[in-house]
Amino acid sequence: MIQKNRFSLKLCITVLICAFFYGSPAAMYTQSFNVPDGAATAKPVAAVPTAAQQQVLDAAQAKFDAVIDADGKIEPKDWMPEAYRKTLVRQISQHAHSEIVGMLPEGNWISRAPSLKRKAILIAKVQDEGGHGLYLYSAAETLGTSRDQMLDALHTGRAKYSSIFNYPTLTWADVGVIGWLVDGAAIMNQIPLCRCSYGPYARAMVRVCKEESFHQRQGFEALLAMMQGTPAQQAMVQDAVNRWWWKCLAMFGPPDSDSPNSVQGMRWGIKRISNDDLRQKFVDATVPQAKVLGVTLPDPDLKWNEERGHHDYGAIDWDEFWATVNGNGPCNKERLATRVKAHEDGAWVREAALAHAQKKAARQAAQQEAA
Ligand code: BYC
Repeated sequence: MIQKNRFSLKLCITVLICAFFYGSPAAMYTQSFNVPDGAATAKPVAAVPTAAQQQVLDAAQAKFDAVIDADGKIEPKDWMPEAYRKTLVRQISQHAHSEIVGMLPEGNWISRAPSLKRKAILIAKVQDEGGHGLYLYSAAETLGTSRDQMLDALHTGRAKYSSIFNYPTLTWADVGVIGWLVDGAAIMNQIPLCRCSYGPYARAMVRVCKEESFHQRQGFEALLAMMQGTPAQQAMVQDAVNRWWWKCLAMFGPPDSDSPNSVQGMRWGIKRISNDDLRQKFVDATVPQAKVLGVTLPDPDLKWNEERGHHDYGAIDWDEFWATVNGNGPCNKERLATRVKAHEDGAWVREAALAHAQKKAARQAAQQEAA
């Protein structure tokens, strides 16, 4: 009985919300009737909800707010504000894109890994990143957007992916540094996402973080081996650290004061720790690791601040960060072109999988009919 009532309430909310957002036929007719000239440029007029519709919307919003305030989880079939849905699609799809574009700088080194052991580890790591992309695309699909739509946004340059993957991997030490610093920064950012208010994203992040932890350790271990090697190997590690350090600090996103999405993201329990606080945590965690490794972090202003109980660090070049985010980093064009080509080259696989699924479904239908 309770189940039935819940179902009726959900149905009623869905019908009213559809009527509110997409408009009733009468409202559309009136609108088009009123703007016969320049209709192509006219903005659609939002339907005003009736008092009854507003009441249902208010109740749905109150229920959503109560779940968020109680630190609960929102699931795909729950009502959610459109802005919450849009924010999640933006963040989860960008995260997925980052994982699959992130396969490229390291994938570039698979054929040149210095030993069979390193090659096997790197293949496993790059494959894991592909898997992370797939969990994340699946999580985003639960919000009503298709994988084709997300990939189209990436391939046409409308969607962002992490700035960090637009820099070249010049030497084998870069592969180690990506593991140690890039994956290290990623874990710092992603552990709080395991408590994100959207269930499918939070659950995907639990597995992603476990794998990222292995990635970070393998990077550190590869660098440690090089630091115990020849002076040329040690210099190669230091050079890679010098080139990646600042890019990793920028990876956490703009300063809180310039982060347009942070306040709302935190209110909704999507973001749990701010960009600047995560960056600080990363610096504090990395300084002792650099000491163990025997490398210098390339920042003359980096020092322990007793009063704050944190390390102070120098200024990040935000102009360079934004140029990269906006498509003008050293490798943006190359990365996107490689992704688009991989997608096009894979068309036959998608077609074959679809044809196989259709054949299977037809065979099952025929068997059922015959039975
Ligand atoms: N790069 O208001 P803000 C990995 C954009 S994968 C590019 O602070 P928000 C790995 C931001 O999107 C790591 N864009 O935004 C994979 C926004 O633009 P839009 C990927 C950036 O969302 C393979 C604008 O700047 N991790 O580690 O509150 C191998 C203003 O920013 C960046 C994730 O995606 C950036 N670095 O916070 C190895 C984690 N930073 O969208 C390793 C999930 C900011 O309004 N994402 N922007 O046009 C997040 O946690 C958050 O989205 C961010 C940004 C912290 C990244």
